[in-house]
Amino acid sequence: MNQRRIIIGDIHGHYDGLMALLETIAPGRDDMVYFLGDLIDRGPKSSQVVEFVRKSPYQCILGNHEHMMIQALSDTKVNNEAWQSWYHSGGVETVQSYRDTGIMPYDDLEWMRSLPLYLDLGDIWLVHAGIDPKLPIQKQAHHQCCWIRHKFHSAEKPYFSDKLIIIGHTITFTFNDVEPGELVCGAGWLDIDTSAYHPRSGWLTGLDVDNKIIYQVNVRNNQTRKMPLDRLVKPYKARQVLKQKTQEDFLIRKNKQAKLKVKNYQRS
Ligand SMILES: [Mn+2]
Repeated sequence: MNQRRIIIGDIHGHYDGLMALLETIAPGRDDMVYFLGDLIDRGPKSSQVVEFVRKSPYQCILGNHEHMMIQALSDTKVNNEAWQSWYHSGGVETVQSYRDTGIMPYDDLEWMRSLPLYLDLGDIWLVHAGIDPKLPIQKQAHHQCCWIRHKFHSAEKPYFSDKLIIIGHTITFTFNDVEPGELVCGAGWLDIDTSAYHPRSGWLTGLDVDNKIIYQVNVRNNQTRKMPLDRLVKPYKARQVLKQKTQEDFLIRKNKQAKLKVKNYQRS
């Protein structure tokens, strides 16, 4: 078999699911595996996932959850506001997993700080959330690469003419007409975050980009499946954008009318 490049979406602490997925994919010595970030939070075994990925020969990019953890525990003293927002975004389960394993997180934090925001594989470009369609690559920082959603998804033209951007971060079934487990393809991008942790889904996805094959394991019942990419991918619907835009326009109009009323009232 030729060398395969396997991309794995948001794991969120589902270590057992990850092991089952890798068993199904069975990466050989020549294969490469890439992780899209969000190894941690919400699921039960974040510390184990980080340990595994750190010790593996594979590459990982930074997700917003690793970024939150770094912020929360920066300078070895707890940053209260950042701690609160991380803790309530699934950090509580990560703290518990470090207690369970007895591992101190400081080496892991160092490793997380060293993770790149994106990886360029030539024909494929990996980033956790997406990028700002209006900014050059050098200007893309954490809050774009790790957090962006609508502005990136709704872009009409691909950012790159010669590279497919593969992302996680946004749960695919939160897009219009997408079932749990399905992937979503927009203008120049493909989202593979099928949300292992969410009770509506449970699917953890690995994509063999060279052979266009999807491997999935469901962390709720250990079901595994393998199928061609085109059977499981849905197009990003432009009408979702239109709907939201109309809604925004409506709110802006309403707001203007309200302000006008206030002005008229103040005048009278
Ligand atoms: Mn995520």
